[in-house]
Amino acid sequence: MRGQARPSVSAARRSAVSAHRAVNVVASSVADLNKKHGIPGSVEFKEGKSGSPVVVLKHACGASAEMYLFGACVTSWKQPSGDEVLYVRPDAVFDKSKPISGGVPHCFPQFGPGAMQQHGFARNLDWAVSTTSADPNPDEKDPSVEVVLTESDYTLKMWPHKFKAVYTVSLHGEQLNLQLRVINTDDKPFDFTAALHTYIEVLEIAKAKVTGLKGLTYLCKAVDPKVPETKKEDRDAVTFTGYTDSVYLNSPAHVELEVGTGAAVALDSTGWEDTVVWNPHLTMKDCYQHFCCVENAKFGKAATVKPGESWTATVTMSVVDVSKLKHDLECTPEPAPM
Ligand code: TA6
Repeated sequence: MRGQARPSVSAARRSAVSAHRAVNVVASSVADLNKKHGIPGSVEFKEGKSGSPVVVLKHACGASAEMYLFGACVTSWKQPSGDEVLYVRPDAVFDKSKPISGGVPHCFPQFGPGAMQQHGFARNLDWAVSTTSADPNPDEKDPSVEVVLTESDYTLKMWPHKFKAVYTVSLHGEQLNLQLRVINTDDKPFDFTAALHTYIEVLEIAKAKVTGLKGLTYLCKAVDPKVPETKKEDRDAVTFTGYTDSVYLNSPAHVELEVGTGAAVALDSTGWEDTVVWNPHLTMKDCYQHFCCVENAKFGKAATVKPGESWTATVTMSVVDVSKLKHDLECTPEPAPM
């Protein structure tokens, strides 16, 4: 506490009491959430890090996912083997002082850079649970949660529009399904850009490859994000040898990230249109080796939504060759050349 006065004992006691109260408030809200929306064994609420509420989805096949209500940020998606697919950065904080750095943060209503805070406000706010389910099909019991975000004084100051964003997260077996619907509840049209800033764990970034982007035009933001260079992708697979920040325009519905173990994560999307590939390289020395962001985005052409209408985009994430997902296994050596 260099340079700061030590708090008095009574002040310390008061802050201990208020900290205790804060924990109790969270505990009862988790209890309330379980009472109102919990489905034992399928959809459960718990206190996450820093006491922040988390919803846990569990599929009968053994797959699971976790989402913080703060930012509606999915921070974990595990295969039945227990292997984690997503990545949360070691500098991530969960006390709501800043967005959660990792998993699947939202970028809405601005992908950025732009007039508003980078990536918009949706990742900085608590989303409300509207509904849960675990039985859309009696044979599947896919656990699902729907959360919503609507305008507030805070959002209206930054973006003067009334809206309802509805985010549905579900597990279909081992697959993770994410759907975002943005409804215009205002009386004038609005435009927005958006993305799901998905962090995926890789064995080692030098071994990671993104396929499906060959031939596309992309905006390379590596030198100056505000003045991106327009380039054409001529590689069969995008690999990582330095800072990478590229927005691929009009990308195909199916893109894959090979994670370096022999397994790949496939992203099959509708409505998103663009794909962002980001690795911070040496600007994040502690962690850049272990993740790659492959982000479904709507950026090249902003979405325009008229009053009473909505925009919807989905992504299904699945692991290809899950037996090779394990990140703690050594890579299978390449066969020696004949
Ligand atoms: O999605 C890529 C990107 O927009 C990069 O330009 C980089 O600034 C990064 O996101 C920042 O993400 P963060 O979550 O750290 O704000």
